[in-house]
Amino acid sequence: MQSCEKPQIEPQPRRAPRVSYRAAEAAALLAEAGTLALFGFGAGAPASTDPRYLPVALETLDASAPLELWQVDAPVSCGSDGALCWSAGGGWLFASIELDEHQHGGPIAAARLAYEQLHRFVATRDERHVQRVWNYLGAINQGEGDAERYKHFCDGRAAGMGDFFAEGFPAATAIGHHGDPHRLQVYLLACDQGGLRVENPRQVSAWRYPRQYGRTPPSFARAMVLPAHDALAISGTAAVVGHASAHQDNLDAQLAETLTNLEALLSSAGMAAGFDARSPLKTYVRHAADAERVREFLQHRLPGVPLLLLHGDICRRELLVEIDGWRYA
Ligand code: 3EB
Repeated sequence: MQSCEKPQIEPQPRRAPRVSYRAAEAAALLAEAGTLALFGFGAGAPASTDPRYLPVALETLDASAPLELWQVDAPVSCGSDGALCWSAGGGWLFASIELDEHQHGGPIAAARLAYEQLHRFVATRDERHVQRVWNYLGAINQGEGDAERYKHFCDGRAAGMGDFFAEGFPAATAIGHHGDPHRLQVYLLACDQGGLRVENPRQVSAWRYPRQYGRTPPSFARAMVLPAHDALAISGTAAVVGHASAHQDNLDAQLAETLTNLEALLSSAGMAAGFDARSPLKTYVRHAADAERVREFLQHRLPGVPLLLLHGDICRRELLVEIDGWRYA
């Protein structure tokens, strides 16, 4: 008897969105083919009601104040649902939510609600594999010990996510902005195919951090290989070795350690070493006065790499700088 095997239908590979920093008018970038998301930074960011556009509360430390653009190879549709905005195309989904903590019972309740609402929305979509999340909250280091606002954010995030990340945590960033301290912004990139989570062998996985870093360990993977294996989405990466912060009060040493961690992630993901002109990196700098030194250091060590410098507080007080970004294969 002949076996009658079903012809195997290969799922279409989902080419990674292309991320770039662009000095152009927001309207022109939104009108380009395949624009999935666009980000402005700080008080001077352009205004637009397009659901694909998110004005991020972090101030830019670059004189040129560029916009960040995500593009896919397909037509994009978009919409909004209360505080949640979304866009989708080519198997990719961008979703963002902005909440005022005052209107939602404080930082824990607001983080919980943000994650509940994102979860509820993503669950209605084919693009339910969350690859990458960004969290921007105000006054992140205010409060002592378990009462620090970052710790409250971690509590609320864990309470709100439920089984959102049952297949594993996405890559993430959590940074403090200097805008309205009660403004919480969370946005994500999801796909209809799953990625591969990557950890850093030099670091304890964040969800295994010991109790001294808070009741609720941070829930993120160090990086995510996107579904077509054509890009690595890199989480917020700082001078953390093991679980400890390294090089207190030493900016250059923290930068060097951060670059070592970034290289460790590339190696862990099985990618060639180094960053290039297609692989944008975003650098969060705690003290605006350090921006020039940070730029000089990174331009020297990462020549040709597109850099965006933002004024942001890292979730541990002793950390002066953190870098996240993309590496295309
Ligand atoms: C660290 O390595 C730095 O809470 O989502 C980096 C990336 C950090 C994401 C998060 C926190 C988060 O632990 C802090």
